[in-house]
Amino acid sequence: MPLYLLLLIFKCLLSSQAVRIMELALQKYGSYEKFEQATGGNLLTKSRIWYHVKKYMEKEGCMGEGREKKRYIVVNLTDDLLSRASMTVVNSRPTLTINISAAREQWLEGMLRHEISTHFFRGINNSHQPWSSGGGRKKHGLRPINSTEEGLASIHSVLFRKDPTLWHATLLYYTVYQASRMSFSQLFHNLGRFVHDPNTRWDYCVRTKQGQTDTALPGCFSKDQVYLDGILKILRHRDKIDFQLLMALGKVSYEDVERLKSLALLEHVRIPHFLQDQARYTEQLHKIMEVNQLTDEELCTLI
Ligand SMILES: *[C@@H]1O[C@H](CO)[C@@H](O)[C@H](O)[C@H]1NC(C)=O
Ligand SMILES: *[C@@H]1O[C@H](CO)[C@@H](O)[C@H](O)[C@H]1NC(C)=O
Ligand SMILES: *[C@@H]1O[C@H](CO)[C@@H](O)[C@H](O)[C@H]1NC(C)=O
Ligand SMILES: CC(=O)N[C@H]1CO[C@H](CO)[C@@H](O)[C@@H]1O
Repeated sequence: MPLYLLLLIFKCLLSSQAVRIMELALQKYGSYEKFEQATGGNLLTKSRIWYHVKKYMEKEGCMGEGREKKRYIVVNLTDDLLSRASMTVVNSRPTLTINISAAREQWLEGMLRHEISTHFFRGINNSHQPWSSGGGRKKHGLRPINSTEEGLASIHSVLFRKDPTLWHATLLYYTVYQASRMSFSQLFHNLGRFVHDPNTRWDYCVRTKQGQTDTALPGCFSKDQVYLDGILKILRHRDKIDFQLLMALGKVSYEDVERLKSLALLEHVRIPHFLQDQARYTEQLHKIMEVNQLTDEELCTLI
């Protein structure tokens, strides 16, 4: 069978997996909005967000030491960001941008685990590794990292949640899948199956239709499928992955860890606080599998 057909079948299977996960949540909560309220809690005020971010950075040792008490991560609270949060480098300073309208009581810490403890720490741990440059990556034959990077970060978003339903990643996957076959307005109506609020639906449509010259035609921005793809790959191989090493090695794919570990510099690497207790971490991964009704047998056939 040609590769593109295999790929199509794979995407179709994953898409029905995504639908199943969201329907499960709909059965439990009734609608996305109720799920969000019940599991995310209330929106936080700006000053509460500041307070939690500061506390979190202290816990992760990001507050700067010695005479340099200055925080070295710049924090930008805005309501002008298409996604929930992002970690970028602005004027050579790491900058955490948080969308105020996405910062909920029960979800904020997950957002910080995602942005600071995963993206940022993997970035700094990468900076002195032999593969820190483009040339180094090539020389050592590193695999693409997007799906590991976003999969791991997405897992860390829902870790320790009372209900770690993989709503965001599955809805993104589903939206991209449908966007590849539908126009903007068809997509907007189609998403009504899972999300009532027209503003939220609009945001998902804009996100997956960005960069399309004619949004009335089928077509999409497919980068957003890496979240679910990465989550499922990591869960599938969770018993074999050394998660501390996966963090320590920097921007590498889980498939490269064993091969690269003997070449890595492991001094002064940053490991997130929640990864120190590996038994507890493993338990949480298991809980994510359970709540989303994922089984090892199924993941093995899927991936
Ligand atoms: C981020 O903020 C914008 C503008 O306020 C809002 O429309 C959008 O819903 C937010 N995005 C997310 C993912 O919450
Ligand atoms: C904060 O982020 C928003 C959205 O990306 C951007 O428009 C704004 O300029 C940023 N503000 C600062 C002070 O960096
Ligand atoms: C991987 O992520 C980078 C940075 O976000 C992006 O430029 C690139 O297009 C992504 N690659 C794929 C295959 O999605
Ligand atoms: C191996 C490696 O890159 N280690 C770096 C991780 O980040 C810290 C900064 O927090 C550097 O000091 C280490 O050199």
